[in-house]
Amino acid sequence: DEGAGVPPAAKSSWSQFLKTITSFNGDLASLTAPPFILSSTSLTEYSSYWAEHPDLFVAPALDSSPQQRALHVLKWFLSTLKQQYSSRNEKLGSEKKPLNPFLGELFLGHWDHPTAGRTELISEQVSHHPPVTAYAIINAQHGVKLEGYNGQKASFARGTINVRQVGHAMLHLEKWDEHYLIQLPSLHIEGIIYGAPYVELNKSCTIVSSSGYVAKIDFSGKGWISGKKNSFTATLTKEGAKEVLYSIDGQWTGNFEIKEGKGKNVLESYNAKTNMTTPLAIAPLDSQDPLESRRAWSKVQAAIQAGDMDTTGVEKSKIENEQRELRKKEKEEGREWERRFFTRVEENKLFKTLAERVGIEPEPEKTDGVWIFDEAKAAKWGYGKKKEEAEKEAVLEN
Ligand code: CLR
Repeated sequence: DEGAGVPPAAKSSWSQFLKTITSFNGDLASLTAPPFILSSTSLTEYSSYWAEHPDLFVAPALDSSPQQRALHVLKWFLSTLKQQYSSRNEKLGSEKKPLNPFLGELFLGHWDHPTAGRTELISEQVSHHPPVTAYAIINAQHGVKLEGYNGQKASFARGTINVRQVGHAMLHLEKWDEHYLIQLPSLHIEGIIYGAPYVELNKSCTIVSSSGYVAKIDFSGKGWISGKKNSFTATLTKEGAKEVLYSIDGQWTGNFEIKEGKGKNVLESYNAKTNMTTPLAIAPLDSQDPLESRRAWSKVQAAIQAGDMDTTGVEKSKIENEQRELRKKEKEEGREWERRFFTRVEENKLFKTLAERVGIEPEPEKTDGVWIFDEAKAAKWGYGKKKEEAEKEAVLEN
């Protein structure tokens, strides 16, 4: 039954949407979806899904065995998937279309966790056209830092939207000077014709470490091998070796088991449903920077939540016009918007060396360049490395 998940009053707008989507041009931001499918959350907020289990995020740093660390990284990665790809579904009843962030939009916050301590989140929209969000997530106490950026390439085929993520994430463990390159999984959107879209992951993705471990995760959904939605199987191997050190399988929204070798001996069982997340703390609206997401979008968000589409349109246009003016002025003055926390670089050597080992290609033309977290910029705003250290370095450089 087509449109079963659509509110009665929106039936015709949804069937209209289904018609327009067949000629979808690949630009997700330009997709005009009916009001009931609009979310009041901006994409800059999605970076927070990486560390809603701060204890799992820092766990790799606490282990003295490189092999165990690689396993901890894999487990943490798997634990993020439920937040990343299924939380809107659970909270809002279906996947929704997020707000398209403006250039320079920020989403800042931190998690305080009883054992992991403080983990800081910096998320910034580094490109508007195409949309690219960059982020750094830092736990200074345990010397754990995740940085990355991503955009999406989408296409429509046979009733689903296929989304390939471009960009990557890199995890650094300071104490062991270890780097992990995390490939972002491809996804598609199911349930569109019913008006109840949800994300399913597909194909596979890889995590490769500077210490020589490779994790490969294979995703499958309903009607595949296991028959259950949100399924996966993962293995951890030493690079270039066939022997499977650990295997993990189950559902990323449910239960999965970590097993020794190819599988018999279960070492640990993880339940994504019962493992509670730590809430992100963010500043109250009136003390936020004007570029911070919730402050900047507050009027739009209130209008969406009230179902007032006229006001939504008016308030959105205000932001868009303001942005247009800024771009025009920059163009006239021959300069570019200064990103607050990130810098575009020619190439990221670390990324390149890790990527080459597993055949991942950098795609700077799809993300308006290669982005790195700029510690000097961040220190100026009191983030990341301690301020004094940054000042000392500045003195040495001069
Ligand atoms: C953004 C980066 C996060 C992981 C993630 C999860 C869900 C993805 C989202 C990313 C990008 C935007 C996305 C969303 C699911 C649906 C939504 C593809 C990759 C699109 C724009 C919504 C289309 C509208 C339908 C609901 C009709 O780390």
